[in-house]
Amino acid sequence: IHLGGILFPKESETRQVISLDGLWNFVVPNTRKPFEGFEDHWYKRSLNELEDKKVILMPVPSSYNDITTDPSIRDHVGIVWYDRTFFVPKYWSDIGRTWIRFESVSYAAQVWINGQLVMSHEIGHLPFHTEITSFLKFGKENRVTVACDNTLLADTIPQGKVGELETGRLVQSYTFDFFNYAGIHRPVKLYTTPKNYIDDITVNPFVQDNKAWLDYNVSIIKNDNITCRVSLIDKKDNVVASNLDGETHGLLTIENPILWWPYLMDPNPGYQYNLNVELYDQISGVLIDKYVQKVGLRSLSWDNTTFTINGKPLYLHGFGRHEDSDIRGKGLDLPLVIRDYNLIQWVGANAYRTSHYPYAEEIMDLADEYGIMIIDECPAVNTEFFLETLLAKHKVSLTELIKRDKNRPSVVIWSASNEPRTQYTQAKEYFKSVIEHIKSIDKTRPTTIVEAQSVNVVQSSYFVDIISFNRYNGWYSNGGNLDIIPNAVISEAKEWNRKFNKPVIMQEYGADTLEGLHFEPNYIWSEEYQVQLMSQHFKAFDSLREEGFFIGEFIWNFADFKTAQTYTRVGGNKKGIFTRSRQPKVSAHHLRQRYWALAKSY
Ligand code: BDP
Repeated sequence: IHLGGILFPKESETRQVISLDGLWNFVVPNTRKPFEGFEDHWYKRSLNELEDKKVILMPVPSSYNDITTDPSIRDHVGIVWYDRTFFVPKYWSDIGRTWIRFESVSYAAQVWINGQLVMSHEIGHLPFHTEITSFLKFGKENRVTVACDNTLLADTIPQGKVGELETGRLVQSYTFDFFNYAGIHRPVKLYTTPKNYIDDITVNPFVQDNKAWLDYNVSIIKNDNITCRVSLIDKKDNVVASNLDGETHGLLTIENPILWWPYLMDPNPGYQYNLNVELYDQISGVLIDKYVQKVGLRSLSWDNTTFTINGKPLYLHGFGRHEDSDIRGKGLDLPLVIRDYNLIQWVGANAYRTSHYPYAEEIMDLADEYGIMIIDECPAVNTEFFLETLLAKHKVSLTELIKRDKNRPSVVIWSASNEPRTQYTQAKEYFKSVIEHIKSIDKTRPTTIVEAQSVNVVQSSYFVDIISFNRYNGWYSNGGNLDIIPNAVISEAKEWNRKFNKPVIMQEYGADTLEGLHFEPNYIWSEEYQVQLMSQHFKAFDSLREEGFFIGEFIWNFADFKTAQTYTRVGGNKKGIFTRSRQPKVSAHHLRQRYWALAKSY
């Protein structure tokens, strides 16, 4: 695996991209011989040539679980195999280097090209790539094979357990509340770079008064005499700042910048410039490589009570979400992605949390573009056992996440974990180390841990910049008793603030609601109940906002989503304000009134 940058593949004057999405061959090994694919070298030939194996077609990107009618595929534990062939143009051999990039495979993946192992990667929801030039046949057909393992254990991110039923069938169990979808979840791309190429770009903007500065750092892989030029271009194609002196690291100054503002805080939210990064041959002056990096100019700052963007205090209002939909599970689906952004804007949210793992880069690009603020969460959900080996992987997941998202103006907070079991004493050193790790990579954004334990017992929130808590008043506690909510929320938020002296966000509250179920007076699971539960929370939030430390409210969840099978879940978790097919419940209209009213207050 390549340890440098993880820039998203983009075409340019010097780069080409070919998509490998489509229908791949798919084989599930015999459950009694889970390693037969390795033992019998399935990667050395086409899966289609395997005798006695049922080969089916599997769409990429998609989860494999809900595509067929076979429960043993839906509930499979362990390895599955994918392969397909592809053609590489002959002239690519002259371009320089060819790479393969997976935007995410859940979870562990091994990749072979023409029978040779080219890379392995462990954590889901994050991209990985490697150069495959020397493994390819140019001007001919090639084959890519992927072994994908969805097993979750005490030392995987996230954690899980595998048990065996009396029948001998393996069963994956996990404490997190979303279906353990698996497969090649996001696009797969083949792309080229020249031999000397731009490996990574890091930008850090800073804004004050009517000026902005952009600190940039370009990392280049080169053998020859190459010079680097950077220029910042606005949407009208004007060069607003540049450095043509060959420096790979520098500071651009922008007079009268157009700032990146969140949705509803400005008539023109999400403004981005293009940073053109170009490499030239020093002698001939020929363009060698070019990558266009989007840049939003904005500054974040925070103290014990306030979180600001470009000097203005922020109040974040949105939801927790999931990458989840019918049939495709966690597979990237652009119609769904755009529908979701239409709904986010319709409802007037200015933020959401990528609960409980990093979302697809295509989804993040649109958050940058539309000015939706993101609390970017790493995939270590519900950590229970604080093992050394897990800590190392938790840090790797954060390194990979920050490397991927560091340049995004939409990302305003790093979330180190959702609902870890932070009441245990081991959680203290563990999270101290996790937060220090984030800070060692990026100091420009605040950190949080989304807590579910009570204020008195948590060992972790000492180290973060912003306190986050989840609490299900009127649902898991005091179900049916909505009148207790305002006081319970107000007093708990105050306690968090008193103990840690930091700004506070309520990251989750909500009620399961079956669309079309009506009761007056309200009764749990009805649409009326969800609406009233929200109103009771709104009272608390309004009162807390006057206290000066309360900086955000996030309802759980944007839409209904699938979970593991259990008697508390009717077809999944129904706390969405939208149904799984993305139509509003009454609660969505109710939230819309509040969020648009909040927008008027800034
Ligand atoms: C919270 C979890 C979230 C669940 C939610 C619920 O953070 O993932 O879906 O509870 O139970 O504890 O609805």
